[in-house]
Amino acid sequence: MKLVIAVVQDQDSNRLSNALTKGNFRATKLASTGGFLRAGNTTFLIGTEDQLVPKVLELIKDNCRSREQMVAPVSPMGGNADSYIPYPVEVEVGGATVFIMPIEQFHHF
Ligand code: 2BA
Repeated sequence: MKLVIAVVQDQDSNRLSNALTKGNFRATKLASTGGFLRAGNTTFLIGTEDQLVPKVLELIKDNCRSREQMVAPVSPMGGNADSYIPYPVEVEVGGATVFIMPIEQFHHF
């Protein structure tokens, strides 16, 4: 069994959620925040059998697209000046950042 962890943009999360449910996959959605943009994104935890991982990846690919996003300057006031970005920059975000982990044990009580 594997745990697929997928960080996706909020705009894609409902579509992916629907596609996973339709495909009979179980998933947990977590509200998360990207460390770089400090903008909200959504992290999916999807537990599935090894042979179904390619199908999960296909659904993620089909339902998450990449977008350009501006990073606005963030005031370092009261924060860490090391991460201060002094001018707006455009970055390409997503479609999805995916990690696949082996699961030692799975219990569902
Ligand atoms: P953020 O950390 O907010 O990053 C948003 C986008 O900013 C990234 O898109 C990337 O294009 C850019 N970016 C991130 N760090 C950068 C840096 N140090 N310099 C220049 N540009 C940078 P994605 O790569 O598609 O990542 C989307 C989100 O996926 C990330 O949001 C983060 O929440 C997650 N993520 C990406 N890589 C990760 C990793 N290795 N571990 C954990 N989470 C990750």
